[in-house]
Amino acid sequence: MQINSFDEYQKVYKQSVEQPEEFWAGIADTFKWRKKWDKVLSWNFSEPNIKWFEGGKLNITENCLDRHLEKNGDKPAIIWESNDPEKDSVTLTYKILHEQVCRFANVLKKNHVKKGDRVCIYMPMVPELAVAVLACARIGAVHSVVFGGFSAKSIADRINDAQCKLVITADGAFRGAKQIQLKEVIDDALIGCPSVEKVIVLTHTRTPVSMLKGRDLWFEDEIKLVDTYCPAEEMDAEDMLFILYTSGSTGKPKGVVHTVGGYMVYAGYTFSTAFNYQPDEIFFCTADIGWITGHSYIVYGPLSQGATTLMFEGVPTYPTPARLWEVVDKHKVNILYTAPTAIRSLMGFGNEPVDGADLSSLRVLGSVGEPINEEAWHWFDEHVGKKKCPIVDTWWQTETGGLMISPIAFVTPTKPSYATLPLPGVQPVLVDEQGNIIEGNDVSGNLCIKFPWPGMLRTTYGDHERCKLTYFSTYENLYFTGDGCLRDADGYYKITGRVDDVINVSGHRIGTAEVENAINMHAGVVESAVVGYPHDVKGQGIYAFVIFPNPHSDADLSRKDILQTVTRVIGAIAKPDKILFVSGLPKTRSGKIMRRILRKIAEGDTSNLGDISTLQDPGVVDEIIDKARQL
Ligand code: 7RM
Repeated sequence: MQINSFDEYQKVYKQSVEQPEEFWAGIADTFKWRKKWDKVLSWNFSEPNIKWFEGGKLNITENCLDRHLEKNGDKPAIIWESNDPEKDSVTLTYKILHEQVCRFANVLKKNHVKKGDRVCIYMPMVPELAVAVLACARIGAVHSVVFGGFSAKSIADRINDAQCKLVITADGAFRGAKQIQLKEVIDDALIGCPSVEKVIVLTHTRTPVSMLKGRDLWFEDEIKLVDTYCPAEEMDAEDMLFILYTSGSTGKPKGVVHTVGGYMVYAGYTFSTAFNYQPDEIFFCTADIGWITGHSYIVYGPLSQGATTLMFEGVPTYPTPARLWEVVDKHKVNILYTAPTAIRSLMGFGNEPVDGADLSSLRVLGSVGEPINEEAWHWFDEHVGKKKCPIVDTWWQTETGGLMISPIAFVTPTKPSYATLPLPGVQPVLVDEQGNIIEGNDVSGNLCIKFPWPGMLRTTYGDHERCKLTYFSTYENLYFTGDGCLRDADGYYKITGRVDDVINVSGHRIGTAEVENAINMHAGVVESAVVGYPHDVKGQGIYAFVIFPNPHSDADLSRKDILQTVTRVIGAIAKPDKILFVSGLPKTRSGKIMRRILRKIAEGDTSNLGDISTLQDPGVVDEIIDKARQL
């Protein structure tokens, strides 16, 4: 949808709240359905039970591929830029992408994957990853993409939770100067995954890999044996499209479930509306497809709108801190969607790399994943956007499927560090601790959403109760986001960060309980407590307080052992930035760790720790403060 003025936004917003079903039916009408829905919406937040476009029949890949062929078959769908700047980029037109998806869908069928089966995808950022995702959707298989930074154990847990039948991977991945041995990690994972029957392996880094007879197949061989056309499976709007695991406040990641119809409508609508995408523009989202941002704004959102999406294998600072700008100039990128952590890390290299680039193709900028601080916002605005590109600071979550609170480029105002206003169709509310809705402006509270939207999660895989408890039980009849938020005097929203035990490291969600579980697996560890603390580049860093009675004489070696354990159990992305060995943790008499105190110590602010008289042993606090100063 394209909205053209602030006035029009207000009108459309009002209509979307007063007549939500009409509003969403109008958006859904712009997509291709084999059969239109019987009912736009039925819902309750108490079970929860949410159904959008019930009775509707469709296939999302017909919307992302087939429907563009006639007019835009030769238009680039995906442009791929390698990690290695010397390597040629690759362009897949809609026609070519369609054929590759069909072929790979036939490969999946040939290997007995059927509608409803779960497929795990663990791949580098190469076009075949998008092909694999879409091929699953083509035949109605449910994809579960796992980010390349997760360990074998994390993958095994996810594969077992979803009972995946097949795994798609590659020999390895390049990321900056590093290589990741993907197949080796998968081999380790599959020792404990009896549900997996077949593994399809793409060659990419050409690193030697073990290929198990009867289980492992080469992507390149398989693709030669099949037809170039595969009919799209007819799906119900509420059939499952994918599972994506995300961390919460418990030790175990949840499989967030999205369904075909609502997710498609929401990803497409938010993409075209907020970024103001124009035909023939190049859209560049720097996320990895292993995260929701990549699902919605590299693959499904742009392709459903017939856009050209740029997929970048590398990292913004490799081989030089000018790389991201070189990619923008090389491909004449019009819309650049990235993360505050990337902006802050690039800022750290000074202005020379960015000011030396042209960047005149840029028209719109976007930010996602964590609160963007004012300094980074202004640097992005001045040095990248040259003060003429609106910055859409998009707040949303894995669970929301797409953007929720965000400026609309050229239409609604921007404000540094504010996600600003809800998109039409989104009804945010702030609540106090008791769950009372806070009316009026210049207030803050916990952010909830009071009415369903098509892109919202439907359940958490295999455990509906958990979905209910996590999102729909804290406050009655509201979806609880887990975020704190303020609404300023003008009614603009600013997300202030998580209010639960989730930390956000470089835009990646990590549960403190998950990290604690991993640390506690180390043989020498008795107990640990993990909190987030402000980090200049990552937004938040991970601070671990660890009871480790007999550390190695060189404490640093013991720290490294713990880091190795966390890398094995979760993956390198969850490694603590700081580890402090302590003899005890601040606990209440009932045995609960007072994280509030640890957070303060981690922040370096010990002037006002509040009431510590209820602690079992208040003396432990002085010891921790003392040791923290020396770290
Ligand atoms: C898209 C994504 C979700 C959490 C969310 C917030 C934080 C995301 C913003 C933001 C402030 C933003 N999905 N968050 N976007 N905070 N401003 N624009 O990141 O599931 O991985 O994370 O990220 O805390 O709850 S996610």
